[in-house]
This record gives sequence, C-alpha cells and structure tokens, in this order.
Amino acid sequence: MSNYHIKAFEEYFQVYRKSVRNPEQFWEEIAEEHFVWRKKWSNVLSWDFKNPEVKWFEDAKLNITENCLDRHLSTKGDKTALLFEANDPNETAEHITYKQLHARVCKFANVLKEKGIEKGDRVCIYLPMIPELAISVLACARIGAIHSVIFAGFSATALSTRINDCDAKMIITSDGSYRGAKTIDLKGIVDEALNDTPGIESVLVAKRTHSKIIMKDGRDYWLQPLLDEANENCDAEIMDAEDPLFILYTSGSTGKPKGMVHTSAGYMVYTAYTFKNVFQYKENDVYWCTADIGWITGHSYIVYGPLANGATTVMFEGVPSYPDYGRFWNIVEKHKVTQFYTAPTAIRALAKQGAEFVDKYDLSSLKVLGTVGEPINEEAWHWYDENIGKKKSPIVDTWWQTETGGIMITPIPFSTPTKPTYATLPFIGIQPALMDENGKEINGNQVEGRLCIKFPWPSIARTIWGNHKRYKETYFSAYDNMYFTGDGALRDEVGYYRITGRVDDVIIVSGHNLGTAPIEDAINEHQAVSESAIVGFPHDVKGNALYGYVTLKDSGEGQNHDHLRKEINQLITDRIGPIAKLDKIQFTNGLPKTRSGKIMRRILRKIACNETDQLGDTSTLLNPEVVQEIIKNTL
Ligand code: 7RM
Repeated sequence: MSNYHIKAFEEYFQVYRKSVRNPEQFWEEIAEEHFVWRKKWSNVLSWDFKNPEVKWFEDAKLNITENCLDRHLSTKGDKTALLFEANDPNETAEHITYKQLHARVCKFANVLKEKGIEKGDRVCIYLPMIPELAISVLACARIGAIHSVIFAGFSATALSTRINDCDAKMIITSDGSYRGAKTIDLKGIVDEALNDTPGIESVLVAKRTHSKIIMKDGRDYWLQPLLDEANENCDAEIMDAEDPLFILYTSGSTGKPKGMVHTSAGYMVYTAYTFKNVFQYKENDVYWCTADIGWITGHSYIVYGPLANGATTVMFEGVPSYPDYGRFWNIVEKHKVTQFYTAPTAIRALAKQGAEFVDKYDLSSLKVLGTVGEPINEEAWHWYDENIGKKKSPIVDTWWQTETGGIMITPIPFSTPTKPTYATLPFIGIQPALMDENGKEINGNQVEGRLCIKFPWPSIARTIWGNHKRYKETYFSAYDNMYFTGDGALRDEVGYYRITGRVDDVIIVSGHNLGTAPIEDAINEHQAVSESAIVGFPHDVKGNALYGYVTLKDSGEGQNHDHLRKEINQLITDRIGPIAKLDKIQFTNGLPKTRSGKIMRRILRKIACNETDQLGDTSTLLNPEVVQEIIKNTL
C-alpha cells in the first residue's frame, strides 16, 4: 500500500530503487493492490527492444472503464467526476457525477453497438472539448472499440489521412464548435474529409452550436435521439491486457503521421499511478488540465489517470483569452482548483498580459502547478511560480511523449526540490540514459546527450498502427537496446535532467508537434514552388515559430511575393491546419545541400536564429554560394 503514494524525498529514492531493482515485482504489487481485474496475469513483463516487443500483465483480463467508473459507484457515486466549464462563462458549469458519467458512457456504448461497432473496430472522434468527447472515448473503451481522437483543429485532409490510416468505420463529431468568439463548422470539415474515406459507415453528430449543417441520409445520425432511446446499462467487454485501447496520431520527422498504439492494462496502471503521485491528488481536490483530449496529455491526464483515481477532473471548452486573459484564473477561483496543469506556451501568453488579469482572482486553492509539452524557459517558470503559485505551489515540469503514454521525468511535489527549467528526476520505474553520437552511453553528471530509456515501463506504445517496421526504425534503431526519444537533454551536477529540445525534424510550435516533412509537402504542391525547407526559430510566446525557405520554379522575377506567401499559407492550412502556418517565408535561389543532395536544415536553422557566426564549415556543401545569398536576404 505504502508504495502507491509517495510523500517524501527519501521515500522517492527508496521506491525508485525498488522499482528498478525488481521492476516485475514492483509493478505487480501496484497492479494487484490498486485495480480491479477480471483475471490476473500469467506473466508481469516480457520484452525485447531489438525485435521490438513489449508485453505487460500478459493474459490478464480487465476493462479500463470498470476501473475508471464502476468501481467508484459504491463509494463515490455522487462525487463529481467530470466538471465541464463551457466556452461561454455565462453558461452554467456542468457537474457530472460518477453515477451519471457511468450511465452516460453505458448509453453511448449501446448506441455504438447498435450502429454496428464491435470489439477491435476503429472509431474516430473529432469533437470539441465538450462532455461527449470524454464520454465517447470511454464508450469505445467500454465495448473494446479502438478510439482514435483527432484534435478538432486539424483540417479535412489531415482528418481523412488519419481516418484512412486506421480504417475507421465510424466518426463521432458535432455540428460545430466554439473557440472564444469564433464558431467553427466542424461538420463541414468532416463532410469534406469523408469525400475520400471509403471505410466510414456512419457519422454520429452531437449538437453543440445549433448551426445549420447537412445531414447525409443513411450515414449521419444526430446523437441525442439515439442516446435517449439507449439503455443505461452496458456490460463491459472483457479485454486482454494487451488489446489495443486507442490509437493516437503524432507527427513524425518524415512522412505521414504515426498512429501510436496504446494497450489496456499497462497504460491504465501507469497513468493512474503517475497521476496520483505527480499531482499528489487527494480526495476532494479539483484537478484541472487545460490540454485538449485530442492530445495524449488529455487522454492520460484529463480522462484515464484522474478517473482511475476517482478524481474530479475539469474539462474546459474554451481558450485562455476569452472573454479576456483572466479566464484561466477565473475558473481556478470559481471551482477552487487545487492542481493546475498547462503548457509553457499558455504561460508565456498569459505572462505577457500583465498582473492585473491574475490579481483580480483568488488563487489560494492551488497546491500544485504543472507544465508539459515543451521546454519551459526560465522567465516563464518564475512568472508561473511567483504570480500563480505565489511561491507556495511546487511546479512539476513533466517531460513525456505521446509514445510514452505517461509522465517520465518529473519532480514529485513536496518531495523533490524543484529547479527552474529542469524536469528533475526520472519517475518511479523509469531508467533514462544519455547517449553520445557514437552510440555510447554517457555516464556521470554535468553531461549532455541524446535522451534514451533503457528499460520498458507499463505504458510504452506497443507499435505504430499498421507499420511495426517504422516503429522499430524510429525508436529502437538509433541505439542498441534502447528506446530513443528524439530529444536532447542534459544532466546537471546532482543528476537532474533538463530537456533541451528535439534533435530531429520535429518542431514544437505552441506545444503542437509539427513534422517539417508534411509542411514542406504541402508547400511543394504549389505550382510555382520548386522546393522548400522549414526550420524553427525562437518566438517569445509560441516557443518556436516556423521559417520557410522556398525556391521557385522560375526565379520569381515579377511575381507578387506577398500573394505567393498567402497562397502557401492557405495550402498549409488546407493540408494540415492553421497551427502549421509559417511566420516567415523567404524566397531563395537555392537551398544549401550536401553532396548527396540532402537539404542542410541545420544551416538554415542557424541563419533563421541569427546565429550566422556558428555556421561551421560550409565549404563541403554542393552549393556553398547560396548560404551568403540566404543570409543577405534574411527577413
Ligand atoms: C506530453 C507531450 C512530446 C515532445 C517531447 C519533447 C516535448 C514534452 C516536455 C517537453 C521539455 C517538457 N507529448 N516535451 N514535455 N520538452 N520539457 N516538460 O507533450 O508527443 O505531444 O510531445 O514534447 O520534445 O519529445 S507529445
């Protein structure tokens, strides 16, 4: 029992040591004592990072929704499970109790069944942050359907690519969505996407904005009438520990998005255990994570982790700037939020607005502050600490990934002394390593290298949907017997980790991971474009902004460059979404290339970041002369 809730720094070390000396025994104890199983496992862990293959709690039977809902009914049936705060501050917040959530999930699950969804089928969910989003996720899990949530800011093309990649049978959406003062025609985007998704048989539509939309006969169904008819009991499908629970797409440095596959038992155990400890959740706390459920942070730390702990979890539909920049703090005061988890990009945007938006509100309920998604800079860290935490709430800088399923490197609040910009120490059971460029592990402290993980943890993604080869190549080929994260990190004199950022062609803009390749592909579709390269450069709110170098088919003389820039950004918006638009577009006569023809993004990155003194040796390039031209014309 005592291992489940860590309350002191010495205890962290004790439990950590135990967890790495005998991981099987450690996780078996956690799994046994804190979850309900229909059948216990025959083997705790089998793994092989070469093949690669990882299995946790093999042969165990369970349903994650029984752990998130049913088991709380007798003890916490009337406790608020989901606390929904709408975009419009005047709309009354909705408190959905565990009993109500259970009934709504069961009803929804019965609707899915009635529409022909069976265990193992893929269901895409393209919804705004309304209760139906969490409910549909859990309804899929209830019947063993594999959910794939697609962030409702993605374009029609991005949506259809994902629907086709996982061959989904159904999509769940809404008539529209609210985002601040804007209303977005979600159903229109879905209709466009469904022009080339032959596998989709039905569309369930939740009513939110009451906008006029087109409902296609025999394909589209309003959700509410179906729910009204449905039974509020639905037996949970008994799932195997290693049955897929969901697919979630993440950008890769090349090619199409990767559908990361997470399975049932290990994911449940790890997200629940990390939630409890990283946020030090106590009964009667009100926990709020501002992420969207379209990202892994929302899956693990709005839905599954909190509910597996019987917590109250806030779901916010809106944006931090509406109706003004005080909205987050207004919500903290209104619901007496105790744990608040957000991204550095939001912190920086709010810090820019000045103290008057914060000082109006009583933030004394806050106990723990969290950050995730990208490195947090020193200034933002201190602003968060001083203005929001009043120097009394520890900041947990949590490093993890879609692929890791749960938090990997983080302080444990009230135990681990924090250090600005440092994610500090590995969570229980996590064995990080820093590697050098020759594939050797870098030992000792005060070192920097590429961040790998040496040993499996329960919520590691098991494969890329439909492409196990890519899974192996991306994560297990760079270093022998290691999971490679794609991040660089340094370890300070006491062993604390600081994540320095991506070392591949993924750029994090406002907390969104963007691969350079799909953006370049979109640009290259423009008939005037010959080729392009995207790099990131520092931006004080977004963390990184995008700089595009574009060469045109004819030298571009006489062409209207501003017009071209608009068209290029429109193409990006259509193919990926507005989050991937470029901040700067420079037209060039060529891109620096190696002799084998690879674009040297490293050089372009230095130029875009104004670090032209650090270009290194460019003489081996195929076309060294373009470098000076590019520097001269920098925007
Ligand atoms: C949870 C999430 C993963 C990438 C990861 C890092 C970056 C995430 C931090 C961070 C520095 C952090 N999943 N990242 N958290 N960098 N400090 N605390 O964000 O799949 O969307 O992104 O995000 O580069 O590899 S994700």
